[in-house]
Amino acid sequence: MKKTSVFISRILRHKPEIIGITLDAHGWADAAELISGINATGKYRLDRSMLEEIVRTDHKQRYSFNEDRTKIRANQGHSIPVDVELKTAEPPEMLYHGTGKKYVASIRTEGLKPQSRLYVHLSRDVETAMNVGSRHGQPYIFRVCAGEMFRQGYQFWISENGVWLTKAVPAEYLEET
Ligand code: HQG
Repeated sequence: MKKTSVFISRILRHKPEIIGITLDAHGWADAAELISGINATGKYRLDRSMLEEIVRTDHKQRYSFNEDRTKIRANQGHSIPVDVELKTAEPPEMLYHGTGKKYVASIRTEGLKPQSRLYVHLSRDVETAMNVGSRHGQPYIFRVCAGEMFRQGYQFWISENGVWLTKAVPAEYLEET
């Protein structure tokens, strides 16, 4: 189930074409097409109740169904340009960004960039940032002066699953931890 879930996130955020499906402008995939496309790979098995369970139990709440549950999308994390109708919001004064030590020097000069994704992802607490950073080897955490950025006119969004997003963070808004 875990592997299937990781595969679903790859499909819904980055590469729907590998199972021959498309996302609409708002990032929705047809749930029945997703299920049959995934089964057709021969590598993963998925049925409706497994998909329901994955969506319900995902510990980061990565996915949502639409109202009549015929469509599914990832709540954030996309590299393909879809509009998942994120809500703009005023961020807390301080947010955190966990990264790998190997990126620190570059981030100090360039600030945070979205790289392959549509947004820079920020965490509301140090623990979450530490988990995100650990995905890139030795973790390192930057504090992001989000309140100050917001007052200067930078926009922030919060995803359905509580991840803070912004387009980029200039280096002057970063603090070392
Ligand atoms: C780094 C996971 C050099 C950035 C997580 C990060 C998150 C720079 C890496 C979500 C840089 C991109 C996103 C610069 C940024 N120079 N490196 N100027 N600016 N970087 O995976 O934030 O489990 O695209 O620090 O929990 O690690 O998939 O982004 O290390 O919420 O649901 O470039 O993915 O969620 O890496 O993770 P990523 P991320 P899921």
